[in-house]
Amino acid sequence: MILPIVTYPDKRLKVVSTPVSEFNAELHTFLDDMYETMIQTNGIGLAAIQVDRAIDVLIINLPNDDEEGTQDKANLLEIINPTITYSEGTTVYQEGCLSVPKFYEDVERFEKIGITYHDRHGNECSLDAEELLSIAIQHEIDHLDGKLFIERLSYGRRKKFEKEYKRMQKEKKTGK
Ligand code: QAP
Ligand code: CO
Repeated sequence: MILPIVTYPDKRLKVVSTPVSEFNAELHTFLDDMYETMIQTNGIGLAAIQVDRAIDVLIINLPNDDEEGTQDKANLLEIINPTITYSEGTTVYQEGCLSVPKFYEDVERFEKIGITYHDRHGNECSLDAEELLSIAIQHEIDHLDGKLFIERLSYGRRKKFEKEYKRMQKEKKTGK
């Protein structure tokens, strides 16, 4: 089932998510729905709060690096109750977000991170991430904390976002 995406400036995106304690069939169906929704909307990462569930769940499915933008379900990461255990260095990447459609801007993040988390069965897992995976995980963990990438922009880039956002609202109203 495709779920509706909550978009900025909806206040529900500011809610802090809470840990999952039951790794049951309902959770598995929800994870499957999140995946279907993310693929349908051309996303590479999605947090539960973006489909209006304030629970510590995120999924990531990075594109294959050979062809152009194809995704393999075999590479799907389902990350539940994540904790960052270490972080190292800094890196800048032009990010986007399904909840902030059509806006992309440079954000500074840790270069490498380590996390512990649960899989869909409640097994304890750990993962060392760098490059795009590290960025994607940090972006999605921010969602669990009620935070959007636009809140991490430099002052000038945030102003640029506000301006573009206002222009888009105006275009919507006047029928462009
Ligand atoms: C988060 O972002 C992310 O504006 C996932 O019109 C960001 O999937 C991971 C998307 C940066 C790694 C690096 C955005 C789709 C998808 C849009 C997404 C849009 C259509 C964003
Ligand atoms: Co996002």
